[in-house]
Amino acid sequence: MMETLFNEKQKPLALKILQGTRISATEAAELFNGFSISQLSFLSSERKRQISGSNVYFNRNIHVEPTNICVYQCRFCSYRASSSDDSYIYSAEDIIRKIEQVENNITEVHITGGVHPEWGIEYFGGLIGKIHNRFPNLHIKAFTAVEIEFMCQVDGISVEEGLKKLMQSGLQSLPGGGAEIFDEDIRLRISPEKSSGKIWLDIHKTAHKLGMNTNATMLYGHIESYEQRIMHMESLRNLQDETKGFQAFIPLKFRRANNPMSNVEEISLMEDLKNYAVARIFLDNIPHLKAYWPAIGANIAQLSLLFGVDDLDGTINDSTTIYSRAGAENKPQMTSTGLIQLIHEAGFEAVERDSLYGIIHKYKNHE
Ligand code: V47
Ligand code: SF4
Repeated sequence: MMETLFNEKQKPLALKILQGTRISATEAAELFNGFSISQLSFLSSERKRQISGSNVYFNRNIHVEPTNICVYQCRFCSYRASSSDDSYIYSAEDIIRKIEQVENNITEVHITGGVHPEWGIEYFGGLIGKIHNRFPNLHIKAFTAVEIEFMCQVDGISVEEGLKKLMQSGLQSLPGGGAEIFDEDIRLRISPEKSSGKIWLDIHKTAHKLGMNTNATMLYGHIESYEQRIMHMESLRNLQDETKGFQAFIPLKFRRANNPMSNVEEISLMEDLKNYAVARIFLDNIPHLKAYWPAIGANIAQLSLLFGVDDLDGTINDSTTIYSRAGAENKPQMTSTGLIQLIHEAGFEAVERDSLYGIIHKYKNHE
């Protein structure tokens, strides 16, 4: 395969990847700029196989967004309320009712939303506590680093103290949102008020230190360059070397509908696939690469499995509006049977996992 698929200049890097050796930022740029899509599919699939064999994971969860009121005005955001007319707030009781409707079909509750000006750790600790008491067997993954930072400021406490309080209430892991792009210049242009990438990384580092697992995202395909994506991933790789607390990396493709960045063209499917592949190869220490299918559609998510993705989020009801407003095609709803079929069609074993990647059930391809 090596002989025919790669030219002489490409062979040393291809070999390095096949041997499972870490690649540099310069080599990642070579992959983006000088390797074809079929070459990247081959290399990233091989890396995926070394890490997770023929497994492709999924979990059964519900995404809950308590409010779309937000103190920030990220330019890519189609979700935040632009006026009080289109704002909403779900009370703890509303949220509990939503979860009750699906409680027997899920193992995880994922909670993120707008950054509300008045809700601090006390408020969210109370919310998490009520959910945890009512559904003690469901894993609660909640709040981006951006939300955590703000709620700690509201109550005037440190991030470490805030995280400890949320954990005491029942918080078990953090999702990866709010990372956007760490490059300061691009970050200022797309989400001017959000705090720096360094603060995002520090909050995840603190969570890892306290024993929580977290995810990491990257918002890509807008005005950033390949180099800026690689720098973003390098910051994550460096922190992961130190803490080992990241479970999954989730590249989030910029969607342009109904937001102030609608003039920016969305990138092509081939570019998405390339991005998954380079992420799988470069992030050698983050175990899972997740495709968030409500954002890209089930078809592209299926194709991403041939470019290093080993995890599909999730079986979700239709309560998430972050992407449906931003132009995603799919109504975000899929049964686990649909997901299993999608994974089997792509040639992998479908593995239902819990929130810490423990195996709940493995669906062999013939089941
Ligand atoms: O931080 C907002 C992104 C994120 C747009 O950890 C957009 O398991 C593209 O982080 N186009 C929130 N992206 C969602 C998120 C997430 C999703 C699924 C799983 C996990 C996990 C985390 O959504 C935001 C932002 O980067 N986002 N608007 C948009 N127009
Ligand atoms: Fe607020 Fe999040 Fe939208 Fe930014 S992306 S405006 S923080 S809801």
